[in-house]
Amino acid sequence: MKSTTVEFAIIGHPNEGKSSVLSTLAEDDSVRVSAIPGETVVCQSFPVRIDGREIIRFTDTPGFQNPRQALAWFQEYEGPEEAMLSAFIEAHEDDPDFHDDCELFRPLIDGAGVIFVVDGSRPLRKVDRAEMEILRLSGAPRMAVINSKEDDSEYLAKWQSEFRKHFNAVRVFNSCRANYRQRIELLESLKSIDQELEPVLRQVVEAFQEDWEIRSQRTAAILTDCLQDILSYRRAVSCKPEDEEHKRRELHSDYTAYVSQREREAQQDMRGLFKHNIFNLKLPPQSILEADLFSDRTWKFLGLTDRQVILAGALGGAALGVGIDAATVGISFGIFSAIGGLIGAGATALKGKDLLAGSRVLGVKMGGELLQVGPVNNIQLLYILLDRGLLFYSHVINWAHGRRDYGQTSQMMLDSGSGKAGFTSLWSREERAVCDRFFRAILKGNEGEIEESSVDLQDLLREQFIKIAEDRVGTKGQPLLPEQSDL
Ligand SMILES: Nc1nc2c(ncn2[C@@H]2O[C@H](COP(=O)(O)OP(=O)(O)O)[C@@H](O)[C@H]2O)c(=O)[nH]1
Ligand SMILES: [Mg+2]
Repeated sequence: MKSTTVEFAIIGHPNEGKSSVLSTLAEDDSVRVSAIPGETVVCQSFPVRIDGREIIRFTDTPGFQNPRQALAWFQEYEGPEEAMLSAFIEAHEDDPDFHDDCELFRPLIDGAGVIFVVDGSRPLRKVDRAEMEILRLSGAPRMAVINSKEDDSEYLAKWQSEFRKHFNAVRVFNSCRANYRQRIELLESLKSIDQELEPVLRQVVEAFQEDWEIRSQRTAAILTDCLQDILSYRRAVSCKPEDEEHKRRELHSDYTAYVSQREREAQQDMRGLFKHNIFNLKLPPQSILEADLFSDRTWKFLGLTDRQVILAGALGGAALGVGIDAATVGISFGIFSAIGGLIGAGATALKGKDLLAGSRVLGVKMGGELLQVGPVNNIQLLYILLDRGLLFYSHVINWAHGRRDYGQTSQMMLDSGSGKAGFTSLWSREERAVCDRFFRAILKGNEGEIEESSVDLQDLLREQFIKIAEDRVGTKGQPLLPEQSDL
């Protein structure tokens, strides 16, 4: 390698998914991926920077233009081996029939390694053999990547056996589905294609892993801050008795607007952290995340199980709201403060309908003229926000940067069976205790306890992130991303 940064040129036939593979590998959604073959006519480099330092560079190249004629030329070439590519360019520079071929050889002259991309869902053709043979003759360290555009493995074995003849390593890598782990694995296997590359690639992989760890820490902080803001929200307005109903509704809608906005902000921050800057990570319409946070559906789907409600109820004061029927959450869910003890221990025994009717219970008056909302006394809100945060995390990290279609979904669906399906529904008693402490600290407004318990919550979240990234956690009996397993 002549340059100090390790460089890989992504090479292949037009429209096989080169740009898409590059985009996913480099986590760069600014890479142009296009259904129209032959759009890329010049090489373009995409550096991967961590803390401002360029650690690896991927170069997008046009597809081969006339590989069979080019191969014929190489086979007749009799000059020194190391000058072969330059000689080809010199001989064909002004020939429009070989424009793209000349262009894609340039990075190789500068010492770039090769990642050769094919669409493994189609059969092998003669022209592919010509391309592979050219790359073999070039002597560049090279890996073949099978990027199957369709879920079709009919030709996979054929590709693999052919590739073994021409490449130092072969990998299956789906540019639209590859997740963090698969990206790291691909980089790891690049090490094996050339001994000289090994030390520098080891550093690259380490830098990626460290960076990932930092992102996890930041994501945990983003989520915890968001939870803290939402749970400690508190507003009071003065109001005349005749305005109470109106004011109560106004406070309620201000509150829900605030929560939704705050949650969106956190999601936005997470997206930025995982470098999804350009394309909208569009959630599938069936995703539970598309449902309104305060909707009955959300609460039925992500809220606590009956057993957990009972357990939480046993915690006493802080968990007062848990007994409220999910059906009424849109209107009540415990945001109207319990100050003054009006709700009291008996409230959990009230059925939703009674709570609604008794708006005196929902809006608490202080000093005769004050209506107050918050802090939330219903711990379910914490779990629902946590589950939505974790779902969003899972969505963000599993959304390959090279993916441009929104057809396939890899997200928890609203109608995926019955019962509770959030990540937190599988948490242990100890894990729930962390949440309870955090929740109660906020309800009490005790700064020291909030600080301490939020550190614990962040640790807990980081463990969850690892499990999600490693695909070790799904929800109730079904893996979260079923299609990942068939890679
Ligand atoms: N379904 C599917 N489509 C893909 C995949 N990889 C690429 N594509 C699509 O195939 C087309 C060509 O991809 P692109 O990366 O621009 O190919 P390039 O010409 O080799 O750079 C685009 O429409 C991509 O969205 C894949 O793994 N699955
Ligand atoms: Mg391209």
